[in-house]
Amino acid sequence: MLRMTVEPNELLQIAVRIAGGAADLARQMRDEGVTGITTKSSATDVVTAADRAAERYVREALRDSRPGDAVLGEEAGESPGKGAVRWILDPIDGTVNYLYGVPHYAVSLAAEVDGEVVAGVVRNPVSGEQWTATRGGGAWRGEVRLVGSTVTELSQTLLATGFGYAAARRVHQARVVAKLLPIVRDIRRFGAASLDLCFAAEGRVDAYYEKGLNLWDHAAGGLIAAEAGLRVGGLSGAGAGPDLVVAAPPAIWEPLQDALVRLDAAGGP
Ligand code: LIP
Repeated sequence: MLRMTVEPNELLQIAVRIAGGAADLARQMRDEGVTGITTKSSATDVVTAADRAAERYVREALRDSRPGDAVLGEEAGESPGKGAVRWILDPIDGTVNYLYGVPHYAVSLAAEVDGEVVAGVVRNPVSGEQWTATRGGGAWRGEVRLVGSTVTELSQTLLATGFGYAAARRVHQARVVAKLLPIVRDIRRFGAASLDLCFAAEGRVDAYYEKGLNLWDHAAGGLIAAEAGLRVGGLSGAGAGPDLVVAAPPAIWEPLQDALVRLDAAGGP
């Protein structure tokens, strides 16, 4: 039995307010021009001054609203807390899109209680679209309750995915996609895992999978997809994680799993 120190809805309200402020900051900094560009795991894995500033903004706001909570953020890592609550933050998911001025990136903020994600928000600062969910409370875009795709055939499935920042991994991921293309409707590569999961939650794509994600890429989006009725996990009964994150309607879960296992989608470098 989950020991709840606060209600998921209360955590969600805090997440929505703070993610909204970070989204406005990220957009304003984009309008002023991208600065402070450095790289992380590879020459194409970029981080900007806005990623760092948005993360600082969220951490300070959480410190004011929820002093003592732990925070795991993409840019500054893990800061331990005292209580049962941990916040999981991607300040700008889709940083390459942000860098190139492609209006498809998001602030992703989730609240975890005793290791289980119970609330999450994903906000696109440019479109203003906002997806939210609480565990057991459903998934929403604004006031619209979301239900995922009703597709029943893998061959009719519009499948979103993504590629890592390391060339060797991309070679493996390209092989998997090449084999998937003839057996699905089509592939979409939008560039932000959190938004891919939200698109799947409302049927803008039928399903999604990706290897190499960090928890901050899928914590909030994964809850939103699950609360929209999708199955969310890894392969062969594993949980969603760095090996693979898969989100799909129950009707195609098994055939998609079979294909991803056969093609070793969770394998490679
Ligand atoms: C991105 C993910 C995307 C993946 C990229 C990258 P970032 O996160 O959202 O799905 O394909 O390689 O990991 O780096 O923009 O936070």
